[in-house]
Amino acid sequence: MEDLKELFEAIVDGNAGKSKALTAKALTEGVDPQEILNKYMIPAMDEVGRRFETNEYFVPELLIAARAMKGSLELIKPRLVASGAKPIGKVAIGTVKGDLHDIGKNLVAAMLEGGGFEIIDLGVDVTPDKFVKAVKEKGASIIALSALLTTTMPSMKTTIEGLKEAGVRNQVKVIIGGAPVTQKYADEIGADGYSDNASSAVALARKLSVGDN
Ligand code: B12
Repeated sequence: MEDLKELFEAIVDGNAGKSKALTAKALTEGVDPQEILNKYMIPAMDEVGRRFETNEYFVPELLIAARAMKGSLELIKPRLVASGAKPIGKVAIGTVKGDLHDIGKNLVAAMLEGGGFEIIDLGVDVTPDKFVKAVKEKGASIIALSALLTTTMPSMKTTIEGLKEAGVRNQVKVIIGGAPVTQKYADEIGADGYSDNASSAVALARKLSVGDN
């Protein structure tokens, strides 16, 4: 496990080469990908956030740490994704308008895919009309919204309003998440569910899909 502490440090330091090599090694040695993710990779991003808050890190450091995180995530992702089974439902996922954070969104997408959902990844800075299109044209049954900024949380509300205006709100379940988001906020804006992490997002999506198929 000594190596995995080094993985934490490699991500915090933004050393993408090292974090990727350590992740690959851990996977080869049979360490559980969930453990790598939950015990080392996500805490590393939390540490990066803490340093940003205390002005030890600035945006360039955030970016290089995020790049290291993404490199490791690419290796973990295939292990989270199950194969073969018929999709339980179709999830259109995106980070809402104005927001460029996608690490959490990508994790949730990977876990949902691993949990048996088909994923339509709309990316970042996604306008409400793109979510509407995903429902109308691609038959999404769940809309998953991610926001990491308090200033972009209102885009979640706007997206739900957009779905209502387009007359498709009752065809989909809306789930939301991201560091500043809360259950209270989900209730306020009329979302169908909220979860604070990628694993419970799968349970939530499953629960909401029961009876829909
Ligand atoms: C990396 C990072 C960046 C990177 C993003 C790179 C990328 N490709 O994502 C860059 C450098 C681009 C960036 C930019 C900015 N950032 Co930034 N960033 C972060 C940082 C350090 C980590 C975020 C992260 O990836 N966390 C790890 C992931 C795994 O966690 P997560 O996203 O929360 O996701 C989990 C859950 O929330 C949940 N979840 C997430 N989405 C969803 C969706 C659904 C449907 C569900 C169910 C669950 C769910 O599951 C996930 C997995 O468990 C955070 C600090 C922090 N600790 O959050 C700041 C932070 C979010 N950033 C912040 C700020 C201020 C900014 C900037 C405004 C900085 C600037 N002055 O330019 C810009 C904004 C750019 C924009 N328009 O979006 C602030 C936000 C403050 C606030 N309250 O609004 C934070 C909190 C830092 C801080 N402490 O001040 N940032």
